[in-house]
Amino acid sequence: MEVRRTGPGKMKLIRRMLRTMILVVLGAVLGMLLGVLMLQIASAATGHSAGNTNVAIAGFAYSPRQVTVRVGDTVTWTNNDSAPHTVTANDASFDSGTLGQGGVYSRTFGVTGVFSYFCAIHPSMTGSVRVISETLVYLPLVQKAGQASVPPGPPAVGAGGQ
Ligand SMILES: [Cu+2]
Repeated sequence: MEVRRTGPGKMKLIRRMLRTMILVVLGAVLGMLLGVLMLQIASAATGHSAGNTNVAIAGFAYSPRQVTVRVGDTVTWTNNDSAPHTVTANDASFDSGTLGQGGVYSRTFGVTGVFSYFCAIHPSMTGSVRVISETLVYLPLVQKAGQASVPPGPPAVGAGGQ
């Protein structure tokens, strides 16, 4: 009456369980490796941890006049003119003071936004720093690397109950 597993049957069951466990562990390891790889691809593509962007002040102009950086990045201005200049935020949130020839001013941007600035000595000189969030850059890259996103479109024929 009682179903008894014989020796070989038990061994088969154990072997099957072991195989399943190995597959599960392998799957988890592969998943983790893929995740790490995708993060590395993303950071390699952006080339980004905390970075520094240089803006030259030359010929009574900021060059480049507009820069885009990520939160946590530092922008460094160097005055290459013999004339003095400043880097002064329109909203007064930062101000280099007077930079003589060779003078350097750095500022780290901790929040997103567009920060316009000008030279307090020559107000026609203007520039801006656009600070964007890290995730905005990362997400599309990770999706591209993993082919995870499915573009929206009409439902596949026969897939729904229509
Ligand atoms: Cu100036």
